[in-house]
Amino acid sequence: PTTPLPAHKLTFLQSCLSANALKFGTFTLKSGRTSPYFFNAGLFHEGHLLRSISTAFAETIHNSPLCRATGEVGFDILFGPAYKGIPLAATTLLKLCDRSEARYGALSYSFNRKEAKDHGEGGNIVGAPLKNKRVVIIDDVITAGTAIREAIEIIKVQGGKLVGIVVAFDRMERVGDGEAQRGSAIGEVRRQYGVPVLSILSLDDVVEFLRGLGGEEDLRRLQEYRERYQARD
Ligand code: OMP
Repeated sequence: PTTPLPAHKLTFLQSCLSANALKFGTFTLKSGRTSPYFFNAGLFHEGHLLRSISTAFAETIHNSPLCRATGEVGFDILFGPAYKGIPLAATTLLKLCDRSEARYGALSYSFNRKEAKDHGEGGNIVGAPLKNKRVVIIDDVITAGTAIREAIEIIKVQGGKLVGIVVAFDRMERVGDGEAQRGSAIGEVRRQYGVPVLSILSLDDVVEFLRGLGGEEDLRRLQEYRERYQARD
């Protein structure tokens, strides 16, 4: 039996397809895995697409344990790792603020420079300093978790406290191919740091959606891939 996707997931998935940000075919990943699909958040560059992805992020954060029903917000800074995280952090914070200035108006965003700057204002962080602040990482995709771990390290070095992670797409893959590496990238981070890891969409959502459409060939390849790299969590 198929469960229909919630409205905000469905709207975002339709934007992904219209932007060609979610593609089916044969792709080589950073981890070396050969994948039947690829999610490219860099393609959300038109105004309406940027609105779509930032709205979906804001919705995901607003409805998460990071924002309690009492109005209390559990973080100070949205940190978008360079480069793809930068527009995501800025536009999502703006969306949150549009939603409730009282709640979100005093939060900040920041991002890292890829190259250290040794003149002018100096430093590796642009935007709010992370020291002693509660930080949420916002990024495009988690596959094996390498990119997210790099961002976590930056926060640690800067003296910030990691309180959550939100990504556009969770590929739900195991960390490595060995028997000891059956856990998912997200599950490992969750266990290791004890923070919520949220996503707008996951591989399961896409499989569910294709099932509803009756997209036979893509669905079969996605299911095979999921079977192979599925994490135990
Ligand atoms: P990990 O560092 O293995 O978690 O992979 C995440 C990164 O891989 C992302 O930040 C992207 O640079 C890239 N990627 C995508 O953008 N989309 C995908 O669907 C898959 C990958 C990937 O190479 O795994």
